[in-house]
Amino acid sequence: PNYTLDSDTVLEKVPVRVKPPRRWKVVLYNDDYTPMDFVVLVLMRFFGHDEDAATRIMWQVHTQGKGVCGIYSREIAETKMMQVNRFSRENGHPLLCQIELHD
Ligand code: TYC
Repeated sequence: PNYTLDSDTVLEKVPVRVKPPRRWKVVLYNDDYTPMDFVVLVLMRFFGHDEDAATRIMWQVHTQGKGVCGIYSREIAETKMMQVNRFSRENGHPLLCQIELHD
C-alpha cells in the first residue's frame, strides 16, 4: 500500500488509490412503450449526442435490447442515470437507465 504524510509530517496509514479511476457504462434498456423520439431526445439532452448518433444508439437499443449511452466516472454515471430515470418517469415513460462497470 501507499501512505500519505499529514501536515505535521506524521506517517499515517492512509491507503491512496494510484490506479486510474474505474469507468462506468451508462446503459439504456429497450421496452415496448417509450416512444423512439423520446429516447433520441434523452440521448441528445443528457449525453450530448447529435441527432444522427442518438438515432443510431436508439435503434441499437431497440433491436439488441440494450445499448451504451456513454462512459464516465462513477459519480457522473450515477448522476446521469438518476437524471434520465427521473426525466422518464416525469414524462410517464418506463424507459430504464442503469450503470455497469466497464471492462
Ligand atoms: N421499443 C420502443 C418502441 O418501439 C423504442 C425504444 C427504444 C424504447 C430504445 C426504449 O431504450 C429504448 N417505441
